Amino acid sequence: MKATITLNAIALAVALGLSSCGKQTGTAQADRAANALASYVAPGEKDEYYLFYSGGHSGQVYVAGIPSLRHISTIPVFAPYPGTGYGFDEESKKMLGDFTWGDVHHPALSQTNSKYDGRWLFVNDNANNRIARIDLRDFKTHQILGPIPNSIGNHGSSFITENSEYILCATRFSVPLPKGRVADPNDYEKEFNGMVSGIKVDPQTGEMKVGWQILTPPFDWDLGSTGKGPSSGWAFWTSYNTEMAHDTLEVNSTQKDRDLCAIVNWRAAEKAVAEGKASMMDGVPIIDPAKVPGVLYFVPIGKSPHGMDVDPSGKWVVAGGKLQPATTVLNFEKVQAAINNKTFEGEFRGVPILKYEAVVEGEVPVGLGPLHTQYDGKGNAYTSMFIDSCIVKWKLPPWTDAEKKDLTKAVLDRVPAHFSTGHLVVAGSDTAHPYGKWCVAMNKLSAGRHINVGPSQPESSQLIDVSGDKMKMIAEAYTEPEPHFAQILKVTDVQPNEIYPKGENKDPNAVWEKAQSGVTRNGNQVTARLMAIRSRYNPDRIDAQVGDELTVAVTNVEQTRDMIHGFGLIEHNINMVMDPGETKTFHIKLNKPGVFPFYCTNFCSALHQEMQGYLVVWKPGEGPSNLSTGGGATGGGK
Ligand SMILES: [Cu+2]
Repeated sequence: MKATITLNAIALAVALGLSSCGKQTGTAQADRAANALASYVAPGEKDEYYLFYSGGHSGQVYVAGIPSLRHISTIPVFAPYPGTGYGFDEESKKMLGDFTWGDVHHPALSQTNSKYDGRWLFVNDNANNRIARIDLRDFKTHQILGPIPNSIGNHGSSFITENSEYILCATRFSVPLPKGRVADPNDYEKEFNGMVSGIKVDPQTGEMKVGWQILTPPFDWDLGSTGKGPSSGWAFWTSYNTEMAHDTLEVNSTQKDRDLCAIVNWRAAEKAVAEGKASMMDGVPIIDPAKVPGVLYFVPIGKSPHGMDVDPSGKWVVAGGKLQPATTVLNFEKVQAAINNKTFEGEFRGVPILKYEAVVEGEVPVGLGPLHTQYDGKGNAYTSMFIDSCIVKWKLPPWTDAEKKDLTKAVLDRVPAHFSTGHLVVAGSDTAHPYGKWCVAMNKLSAGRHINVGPSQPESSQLIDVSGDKMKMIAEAYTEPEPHFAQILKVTDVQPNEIYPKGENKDPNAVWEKAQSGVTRNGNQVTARLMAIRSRYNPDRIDAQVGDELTVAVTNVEQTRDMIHGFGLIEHNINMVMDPGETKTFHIKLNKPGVFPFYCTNFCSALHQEMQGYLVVWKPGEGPSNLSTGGGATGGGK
């Protein structure tokens, strides 16, 4: 009865848009100057941290600075981005494959010994079941893995292990497996399955491959995190829809007071696969947890939880139950004891369910709509509250006897957020060594706190100083749709390159001097190797004819930072952008005659406007004599 009342109260609050924290929307006049100084980065000075935030269904990753919250760059990942020529040259087109969008949710920085090592940023694609790797030497996407076999709705991803051994992923959706098999959704419970995937990361190169998978019931897995310290080798996911509903989920998946969350021993999974205990499905070793004990456990958590976040000590795992007014704190030592002593409250499809009372340290009454929890490494937790529209700071265990008796005493502070925070990030929270200091609330609604840009509203991000006893709301900024999570990296913990050194360019079509550049023909294959240098292309004329297969490789021979050249080809949907020392290539079949200018799209010098040339596509039988004879240069250097 009590649960029903609570749920009804929450439903009412959602319907009315009540937000107990959100009533204060202004900043006190006296605080403004201090807050402005705290986030002010003077012209010529630099931010102290990178904020990498997911661009949701834009398919991209955005980089901002902290404390300024200024947007600094966009890293295109799953969608073409003409600004950097991404998705137009052959290499990035091949990475994108047949997809021109993705849904980026949870970025993960690579770690060594549970500390950010500044090498890679991994991001998931919920829509097309992929994972991408961004290299922090050049802040560019270098690999897109997927679609991952046997995985649909790669949402509970990408969670990295403490030495970047694996990216761990769990599915939001369930389907009949392997993919392509068809069954009636009315037979959901029997025919549909979810999956946990271990994506193996090469420790030297960061190259990813699918390692193994664990078959799960068709629950909708949600957010997860990985263990450290005492929970090293483990991973945790919440789920909603333990009801296994397949329609009207809004109602049918919120029936139970507790949903089963997953506790996965990924080292045991790795070992089981090495010992041949997996069977193959679509080329991937699949572990059936009913047949391989010790790999998967369930624990009931209230209610329709979202985040499941391991604290920096690795001892506490906090779940945010969207539809209950409390976070649930699991004690990992108790989890271990319950596993060892078989303190179970039953099983589901052969997987033991840990007894709730045996593993839960407490439920902290943080307020309405707790979603996601972060940590500062000083014993404090910060939970985003979607319904209350605020960030709540509370104290992790160990609690005093008085606090245990009344856990409202563990709630330390709350600060309004505008509005309806989804995720939040505290700097370094998912490592054993948080930086602390800054928290960014990623709010789902901005609701007109900015100049009017029409019906499509941006999201808002708010910077909160968490260094003191009380949180301080410092600044806000508006972000492209749609940040779901972020990572914060100290600027001094990464050393990006400023150019691509000439000596490291292994592209066979790279040209560095006029004598190497030019246009060659072999049958109907025409290859143009161009140099780009302030402020010309060499050659600046390419002759070919209708029916030719044209390859254009452009090398930016500059070795100076920020001396970038583009190559836009009129009416051919081509725009490559070459950073200093980079070679990019495109292939096209020429199917219309004409003279098509190409030009530098990225401003490079006072004579940038003059940086142009012509692709002359002759009709068959016309044009210079060597067009039809094959071999030799057509067009060329001056
Ligand atoms: Cu240029």
